[in-house]
Amino acid sequence: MKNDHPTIQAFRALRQSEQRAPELNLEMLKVIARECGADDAGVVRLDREELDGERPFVLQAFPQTQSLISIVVRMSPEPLRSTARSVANKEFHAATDEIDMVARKIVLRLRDLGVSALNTAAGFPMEMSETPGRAWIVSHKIVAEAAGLGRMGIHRNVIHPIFGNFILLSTVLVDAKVADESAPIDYNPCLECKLCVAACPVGAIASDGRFDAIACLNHNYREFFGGFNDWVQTVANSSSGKAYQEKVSDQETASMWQSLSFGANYKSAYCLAVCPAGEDVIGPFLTDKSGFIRRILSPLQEKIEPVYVVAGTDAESHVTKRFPHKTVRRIRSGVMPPTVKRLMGTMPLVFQRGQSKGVRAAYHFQFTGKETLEVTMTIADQTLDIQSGLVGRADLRITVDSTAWLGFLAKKHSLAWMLVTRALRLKGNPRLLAEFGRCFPT
Ligand code: B12
Ligand code: SF4
Repeated sequence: MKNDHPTIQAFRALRQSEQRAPELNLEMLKVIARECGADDAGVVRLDREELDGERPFVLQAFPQTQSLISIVVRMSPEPLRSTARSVANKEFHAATDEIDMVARKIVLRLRDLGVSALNTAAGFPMEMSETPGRAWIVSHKIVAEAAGLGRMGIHRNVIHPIFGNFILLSTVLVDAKVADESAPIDYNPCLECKLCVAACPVGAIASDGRFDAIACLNHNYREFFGGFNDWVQTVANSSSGKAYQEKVSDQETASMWQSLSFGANYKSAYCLAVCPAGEDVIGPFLTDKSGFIRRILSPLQEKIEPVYVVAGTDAESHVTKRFPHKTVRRIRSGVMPPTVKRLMGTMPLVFQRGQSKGVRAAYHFQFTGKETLEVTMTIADQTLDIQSGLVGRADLRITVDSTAWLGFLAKKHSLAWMLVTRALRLKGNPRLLAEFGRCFPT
């Protein structure tokens, strides 16, 4: 390496004249974020208690992180509330592109100040190798709450005190200390009106605040990674064009083409659409509640559309009962873990509370073969408890080859085949296995 190389000389000259990076503070970072296009911003230090769960993932992505800038970009309520999904999706995509650009600009501005920073994606791309688990780098909702930009409502979206839930979020990871930071807001803008509960076609939002993320994923994200996987398999498993057309309508194929060409389209997001919370948004709801329901909620409820559900799920029961005019489309679950270890992480998410009514049993699972694992699962009072190891007395003991079990869940082979080949052995009442299956439809 020659010391008189132009790049090395330029670096040395710059270093001599370089000023130290300025000490950052909250106000300064908020101004930068606003100048870069954010509608609101807040700042938190990485050591904040609320970020305990996020810290390892943040540090993995950017080990130098000391502070986080949480940013908000507004969306317009009217397009999101339209029954025309093309209109709503255009708004989602435009706002996503915008906030990604804002985050990118903030990083470049900080770099000019001598501070290194990293922008994370608002949504996609994510780390697909991690699916169906945590594929995202940082949970923007957690950071936004800590940074005082709002609180999660019953529907699990962050509601900004002014803009309501008509916002997207992103986070910039910063390699610098900040002199001061934001504090969370001291009330929840959610009014607990439960319009989101009434709007969701798959019943993903329960009025007690429980959220069925997988029901949402299966329907709303039909044309994203999980649904796309299912669609590809439908194509591959169809023996002819006619056989494919019997399973997928021309309109659904056209919709998939549209998603692949112009960005994946959400099927509903009705929870965001109907939410009246936020100072800028609340007026029409407070002045004429029934008119608001008639204009905003009812058209979405009445819309005739396909609703994607896994057979035998609580979501299927919900759409059939509450929205009989909508067309139930049965699909394979978008959640297919590649390992038994990851499967255990998704079990609480796919557990069907409604379908588990009346089930009361303790199951000992002994996975053998490629992956060995011992787990106790107890289903009682419509709840699931998972413990590692074989704990207490089992009503049913299941000894199963790990690869065979994953193959069974992916519908590659049947339970009968596993029993005949001794890949699966049961000790206890086999009826309990059927009851177990009812709680985890795939
Ligand atoms: C994973 C994810 C989803 C999942 C899970 C949603 C959820 N509530 O977490 C699914 C696919 C269902 C989803 C749907 C939607 N999402 Co989303 N999503 C994310 C993502 C990548 C991470 C969310 C997160 O932090 N979850 C963890 C904790 C904080 O959330 P939680 O509600 O407390 O936990 C529940 C779930 O996460 C679930 N869970 C736990 N582990 C796992 C693992 C997987 C794989 C899944 C699917 C779920 C899951 O269990 C918890 C209890 O039910 C963020 C982007 C990001 N990088 O932050 C966007 C984000 C949360 N989504 C957003 C939006 C807009 C939506 C949709 C409206 C999409 C749309 N346009 O139609 C719907 C709304 C659904 C809803 N009511 O929540 C916005 C929310 C903006 C806001 N105002 O808060 C975000 C912040 C994207 C952004 N850049 O703005 N999303
Ligand atoms: S629609 Fe109502 S209950 Fe749902 S999040 Fe908004 S304010 Fe809360």
